[in-house]
Amino acid sequence: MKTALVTGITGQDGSYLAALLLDKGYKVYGIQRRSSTISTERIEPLIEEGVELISGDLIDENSLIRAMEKIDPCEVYNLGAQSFVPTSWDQPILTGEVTALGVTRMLEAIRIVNPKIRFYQASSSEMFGKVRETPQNENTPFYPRSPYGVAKAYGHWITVNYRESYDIFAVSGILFNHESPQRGLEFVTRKVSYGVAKIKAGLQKELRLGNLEAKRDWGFAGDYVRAMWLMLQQDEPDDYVISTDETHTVKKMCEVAFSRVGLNYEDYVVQAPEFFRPAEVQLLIGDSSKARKKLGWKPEVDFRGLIEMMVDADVERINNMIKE
Ligand code: NAP
Ligand code: F7E
Repeated sequence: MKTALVTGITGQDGSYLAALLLDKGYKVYGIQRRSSTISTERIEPLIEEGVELISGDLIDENSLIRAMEKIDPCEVYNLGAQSFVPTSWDQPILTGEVTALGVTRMLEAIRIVNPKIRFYQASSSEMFGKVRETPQNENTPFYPRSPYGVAKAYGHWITVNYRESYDIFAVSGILFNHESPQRGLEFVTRKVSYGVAKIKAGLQKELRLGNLEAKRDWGFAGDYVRAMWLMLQQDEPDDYVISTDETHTVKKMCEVAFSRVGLNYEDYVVQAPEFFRPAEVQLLIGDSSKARKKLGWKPEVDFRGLIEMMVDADVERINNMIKE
């Protein structure tokens, strides 16, 4: 039985990846940071199915070494991060500690405990930022536009460096935005799907958003965790862009979401200055041809299917809340 260790297991991707690994017969461990409130909401059913949690933090090197010594994993997926872009301006140093140096701490733990462990780093299209070319592929230069994007660029390059310095099987997956009904409520797709469900139920009157013209290449998280796993099953470590290769504005996403419940977004969406960013990433669109060719990966859920799935899930959640 293969053993995997996942940081960020309590997050959106962690929940989808843990389910995939269980399905493939892995013994799955996750690192959970200490919190005074329950953070396992997304993975409760998976804990029932055998996922085990180990206490640790990306800021605490010893906890990472201890976790690896204890469970002796063959694959490590580093999904843990301060991942919300606006927070990275409010807490740039914390973001650097967790999202950037956390990667080095993971790689050091691997180097010390067992350099044969295969390592996946959750890199991001935010590294492309003010894009230097369109669409963006593995060779597109980075121009990050937030402390988060800068931290991810560091995480990418330290992964490449440990691969080249120590011959560690370390890969960087450059993933474009991916969403699901498990997405955090602060990210724009989920903010919209949840807002639509509340407005439809009469619990909310308007939806306050920022830049409606920004364009993103949005895919489904369930499809993207398959790509993470595939990257660690290759003969050689390499870096891959994962994307749908389509882009849509936030406005178009609102149109699709509201129309799913028979509403017109223009009647409810209000632009609010507090949701604009100090520096914006205006356009992202990936070129995932390398992953499609070499990994045999392709997304199964399209843009409309994704947004409708999220709206349907939130409508059901709100209706259940009302019934209780
Ligand atoms: P998410 O839902 O925000 O989950 C982040 C996870 O990191 C949570 O489990 C969180 O734990 C954990 N974490 C935060 N600080 C930590 C620390 N100091 N030590 C240990 N764990 C810590 O993010 P996601 O959407 O699943 O994304 C997964 C990864 O992919 C992240 O690295 C993100 O930056 C990257 N990424 C995401 C996307 C996307 O569109 N989703 C695209 C490209 C890259 P708590 O539950 O305790 O908060
Ligand atoms: O914003 C615009 C906002 O916060 C998307 C993270 O997973 O993907 C994510 O980062 C766009 C931006 O995601 C609101 O200005 C408008 O242009 O959903 P988001 P993100 O910043 O693209 C990347 C790949 C990651 O790696 C990150 O971890 O939507 N937008 N109005 C808004 N965004 C938010 N959050 N809220 C609004 O009201």
